[in-house]
Amino acid sequence: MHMSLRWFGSKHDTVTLQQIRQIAGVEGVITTLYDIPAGEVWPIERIRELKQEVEASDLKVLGIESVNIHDAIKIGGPDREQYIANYIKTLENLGKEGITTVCYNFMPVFDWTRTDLAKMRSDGSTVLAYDQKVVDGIDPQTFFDQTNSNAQGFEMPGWEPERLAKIKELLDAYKDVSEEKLFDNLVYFLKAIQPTCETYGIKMAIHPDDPAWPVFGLPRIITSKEKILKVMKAVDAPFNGLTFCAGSLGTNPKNDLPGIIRSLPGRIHFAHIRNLHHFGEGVFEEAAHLSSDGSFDLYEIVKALYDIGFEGPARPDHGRMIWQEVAMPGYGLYDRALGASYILGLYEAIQKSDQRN
Ligand SMILES: [Mn+2]
Repeated sequence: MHMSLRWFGSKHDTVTLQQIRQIAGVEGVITTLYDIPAGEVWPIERIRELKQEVEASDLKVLGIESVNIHDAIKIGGPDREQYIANYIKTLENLGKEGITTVCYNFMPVFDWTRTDLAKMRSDGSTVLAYDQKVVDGIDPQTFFDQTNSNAQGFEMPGWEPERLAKIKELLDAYKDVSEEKLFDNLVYFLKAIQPTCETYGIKMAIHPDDPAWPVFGLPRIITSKEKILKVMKAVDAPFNGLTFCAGSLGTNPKNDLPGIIRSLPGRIHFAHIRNLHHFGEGVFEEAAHLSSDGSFDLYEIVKALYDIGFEGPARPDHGRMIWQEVAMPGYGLYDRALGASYILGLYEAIQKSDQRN
């Protein structure tokens, strides 16, 4: 396991590479070209500059999160060929620069969804939270406007204003896209990029849907062990893998997180490790990373990753906002640094006790 932190680039992130460099045990960043809209080719010069900037701070680019998929590919419209060709070109450019872990998701319209970006906890920290009743009582346009106005001026990943300005049109374009069709479109995409991934050794790591059930009547296909295994089998090659995201899969308490990890040896290419606190059906809030603060057993999650021989990048995920930090919701420095240290501590203990047995 190689510990990393997500970093949105010097123009978009409140956290600096120098700060990340000072978190003991963090080897690199998971980053992106945040300003390039989904569907456009990433120029190799921009990739090289990004890499040089990160390496100048004595960190590595351990992977990309995300190269986003254009809606035409998810919808499966006639224009998808051009967008797939563009995606392949981006993968080639990344591969030529030696960047080989690529996270992406296949969620229609909305990326991750939360109903509160700064829910106050009893200790004065704030967290992202979700309540299905709020989503059920609101239309998508209002939901989008509210989410963006609560983001304190930060542009959040997956919530690009240009794309979501046309929410009604987007929703219309998805109206004939059933769960089966979305799955078929994912398989079509994976088969199309497979030769390029195999040439450059690129590992594609699909991110689970968050929350792990349909929202606003849109289909979701990466929500459980069975559905993930179905995608892995449909294109049964090592390049086709998963971003194991504890927080996303764990939104559904029925998902056995260590069990999901253990079912996917060799196919987990990236791990997002965090905790949530469940408050009943469809209601949860994010928490500190510690097992004692939420509903997940983080020891069992890290142990399962260790046991399957996971060697990819991992990162702490959404942190609480603590110590008056002002940052993109979920992506402050302080709580993620605490999370990274905690996960590394668990890992060291698991590794040493294994080596001594
Ligand atoms: Mn995640």
